Amino acid sequence: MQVYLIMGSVNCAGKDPAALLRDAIEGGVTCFQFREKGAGALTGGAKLALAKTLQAVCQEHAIPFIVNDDVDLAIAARADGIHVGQDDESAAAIRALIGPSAIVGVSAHTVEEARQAIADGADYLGIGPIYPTGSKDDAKAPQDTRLLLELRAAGITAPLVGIGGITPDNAAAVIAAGADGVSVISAITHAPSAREAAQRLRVNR
Ligand code: TZP
Ligand code: MG
Repeated sequence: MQVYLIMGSVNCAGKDPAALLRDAIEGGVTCFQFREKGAGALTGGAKLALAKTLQAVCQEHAIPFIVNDDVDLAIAARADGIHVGQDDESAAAIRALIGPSAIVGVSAHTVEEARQAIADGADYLGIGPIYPTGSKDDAKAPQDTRLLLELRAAGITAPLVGIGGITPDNAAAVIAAGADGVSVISAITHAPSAREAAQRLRVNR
């Protein structure tokens, strides 16, 4: 999860999600999360169909396909993993549903939340928002790289992925603060070229 793209149809602004994802993977994206959320998001069969289409692109390129929040979809699609927030079920409960080999990611905003998620069996943690983001309506206040630094200072060695307002220009600071990878929505989905944006994130991180 060095360059971790998060995306749903809502983020694609009229572009074809599968083409955008293919382009981004060819540029260097190493992990993908299907996050079908927000105004106009697909539901039901249309959501499952898009999930399967994007999963096939991930499989062609041998990168993990992770589903945001929706455990039923993750199971139905046989996703490689699931990413949940603090308002969702615990990593342990999710793993009991999805199986022992699935990747389980958890968003954490404090050292305590991070420790709990790791104790519950999370494989990696999403840490953010690092910088201001326009991609999540209910995003918490940005913390800059403070929590990443705190987590590493506290001796936490779990894989950490920064999120929120990350671009090719600030990705290196996120890695320098202790993140293993950077996750982005708009830096890739809103870029004139998804491939070039992914390439720049890969090089600059
Ligand atoms: N969680 C915290 S910030 C965020 C999510 C899903 C949105 C990140 O999007 P962007 O466009 O990379 O700031
Ligand atoms: Mg959630």
